[in-house]
Amino acid sequence: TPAAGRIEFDNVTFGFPGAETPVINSASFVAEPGKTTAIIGSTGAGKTVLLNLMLRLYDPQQGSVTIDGAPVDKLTRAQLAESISLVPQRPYLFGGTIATNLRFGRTDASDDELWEALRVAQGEDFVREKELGLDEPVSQGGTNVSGGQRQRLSIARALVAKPLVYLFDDSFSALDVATDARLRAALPDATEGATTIIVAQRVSTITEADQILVMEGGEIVGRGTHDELLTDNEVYQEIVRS
Ligand code: TTP
Ligand code: MG
Repeated sequence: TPAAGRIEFDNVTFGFPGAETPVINSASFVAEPGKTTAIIGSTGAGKTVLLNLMLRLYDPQQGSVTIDGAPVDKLTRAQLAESISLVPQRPYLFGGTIATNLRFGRTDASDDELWEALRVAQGEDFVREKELGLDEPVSQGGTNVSGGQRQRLSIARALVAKPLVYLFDDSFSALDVATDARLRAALPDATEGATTIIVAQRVSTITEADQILVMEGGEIVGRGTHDELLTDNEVYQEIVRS
């Protein structure tokens, strides 16, 4: 079982069966424990596919994805699920209560831990306003909570699981700028020591990332800090301007 959560992509190429061009082309990068790696790029650039490759939703045709040096295809589904928490681009809640949804990744979490995760995910207030609090029913698909609330519950769920690796797929763009800022201010303490990978649309979400990967057409076309990319990466400059 992985112990640190260091993710490495080495020359990874992946295409869907029957497609002419790969959706990920020769991608190499390392996401280090204790650091935040951000991924930005236009729609269809391959950001979600990149995250899905870490979870082995599919396997690359070329290259390797490793966690702490072990190829992810040598890990069991359970080991992967224990090590990596994904907040998907379209979060899914199942029928139950807020508490059962939050405990999905770790059933023995205490109520205090759920509240703490909700505090960080900026979901504490709306859950406190529910008549039954943590025991408020959630309908299948979460149709009785708003999109923004679903997003925050999904983030809280990942925090409750305390994984080695957090994958946030566009988890902050649906939040207003102020909530996004509060959440990101609280996140470093809550995810301390973990490998954090944030796919973002807004540059303001990722300016403080240790490393930013710029993706375009399945390729990593730039990497560096915000300041470095502002100076030398045209694609990034274009994203900042838009
Ligand atoms: P994505 O990885 O989904 O692109 P993205 O996450 O960067 O885009 P967005 O910002 O809109 O979330 O897709 C990359 C390419 O792969 C794109 O051409 C669509 C294709 N694709 C499929 O064909 N099937 C799939 O299941 C997925 C996820 C993507
Ligand atoms: Mg996506």
